[in-house]
Amino acid sequence: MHSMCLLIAAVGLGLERPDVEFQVFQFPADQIPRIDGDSVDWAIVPDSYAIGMEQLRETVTGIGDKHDAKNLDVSVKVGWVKGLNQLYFLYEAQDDYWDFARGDLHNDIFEVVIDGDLSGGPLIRQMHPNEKLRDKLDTHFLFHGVHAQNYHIFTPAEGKDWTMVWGAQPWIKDLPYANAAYKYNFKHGESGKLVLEFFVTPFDYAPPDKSRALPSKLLEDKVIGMSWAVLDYDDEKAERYAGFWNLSHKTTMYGDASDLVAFRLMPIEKHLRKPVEADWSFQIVSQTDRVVAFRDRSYGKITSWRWDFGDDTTSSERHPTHRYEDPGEFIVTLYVEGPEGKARRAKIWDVTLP
Ligand SMILES: [Ca+2]
Ligand SMILES: [Ca+2]
Ligand SMILES: [Ca+2]
Repeated sequence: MHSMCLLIAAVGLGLERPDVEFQVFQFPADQIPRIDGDSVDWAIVPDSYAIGMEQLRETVTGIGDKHDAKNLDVSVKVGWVKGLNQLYFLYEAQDDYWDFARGDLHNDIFEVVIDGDLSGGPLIRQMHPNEKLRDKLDTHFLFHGVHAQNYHIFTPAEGKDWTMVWGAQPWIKDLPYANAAYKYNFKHGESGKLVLEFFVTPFDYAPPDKSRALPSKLLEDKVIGMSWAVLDYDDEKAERYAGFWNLSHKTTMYGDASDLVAFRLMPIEKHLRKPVEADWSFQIVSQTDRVVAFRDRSYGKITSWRWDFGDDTTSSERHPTHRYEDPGEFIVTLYVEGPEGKARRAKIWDVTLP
């Protein structure tokens, strides 16, 4: 199966399905998907990132695990962009009966639970570790969804918001934190294909008061906890959905972040990069002594580095520390070279010393 890597590393994380790890595709900064319901900007995502029906299990209704593509067929791709704390989703689904006429929770649903910092543990008030606090609305405001978030996304949403955020932070479903767009041309009760494109912002802490919220910092190669379930309603009059197809294979993934599965935030695929890209960062070690530490952050196989510090001095160290004799605004340039090419990166006046 290409849609997952078998990695021992995931075992220690305390997540469900410890033998699998799914991948979050890194979009290059100049190819961020546009949330318009058009999947064209996902064409660069390799099929190995797609997570299909074969990964889902029905764990509630007892209809069994036999997949029937006519009844329900879904494929999900997840992406991220380095420097943006957002997760992008492309949800493509085929259903024999799209159920979305009602104005309540009875609706075909794509339910997504995200734990951006692997805090783990219960996230809904009904599962609060202290049983005495479970049925209290105070618990809702203090606890429900604050350290990991649950979205009930309506597929499609007509006459209602695109999602119900199950918790005390409904503000996370709006811009700048989230947005969604759909494409479909079926009516309620019909079959057909739905394309849903959206992004959300995972939060380490998301209380009712957004000024106190802390988005999760998404970092390359880090693992986050995530799972989803497709709640397939196929009968307007039935009280319950016909299937609860979930990725974690454990129903309680909806309320316990320890029942999510591992997703790794992948680097940019090699074929989307140049063989050699120059980049660097710096830190002022001492402003009074004008000492600056430079750090090479270039990409590719590199065998030589040359720094021009902008004060008529140079260095061939990879991570040099340099002392400037005089104050000034400097143009610092790093030249890198390797068997597959060369590149340079200048920063103009970023290094300014008094
Ligand atoms: Ca798009
Ligand atoms: Ca169905
Ligand atoms: Ca349905």
